[in-house]
Amino acid sequence: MGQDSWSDDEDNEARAKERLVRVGIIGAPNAGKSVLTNTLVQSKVSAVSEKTNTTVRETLGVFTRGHTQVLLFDTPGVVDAKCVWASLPLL
Ligand SMILES: Nc1nc2c(ncn2[C@@H]2O[C@H](COP(=O)(O)OP(=O)(O)OP(=O)(O)O)[C@@H](O)[C@H]2O)c(=O)[nH]1
Ligand SMILES: [Mg+2]
Repeated sequence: MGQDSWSDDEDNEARAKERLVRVGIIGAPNAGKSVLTNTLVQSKVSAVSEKTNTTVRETLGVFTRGHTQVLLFDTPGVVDAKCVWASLPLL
């Protein structure tokens, strides 16, 4: 029983150190949000282009530093509402 208690304590201690952080990358079109995301994740998770509005949907990248796991959401950024309405299919 003593052994199990030890193990539970260690589990709790390890869990207490764990961190999950969610980060949204927002900014003007073509500001380099996807380049930043790919650089932090160290992998090409998001398309990069010199054309504006390349990212049209939220894209998830994940990386870990020490006990912290970071969920990085690359986004289309700040988009003019008129553009969103114009891109919706007609019902
Ligand atoms: N010189 C330079 N160019 C950069 C830098 N970061 C991004 N770029 C260029 O800027 C352009 C746009 O980069 P993206 O990462 O696609 O920009 P974005 O903000 O995700 O664009 P959208 O998804 O369209 O909103 C690309 O041609 C990149 O190569 C930088 O730090 N320096
Ligand atoms: Mg992008």
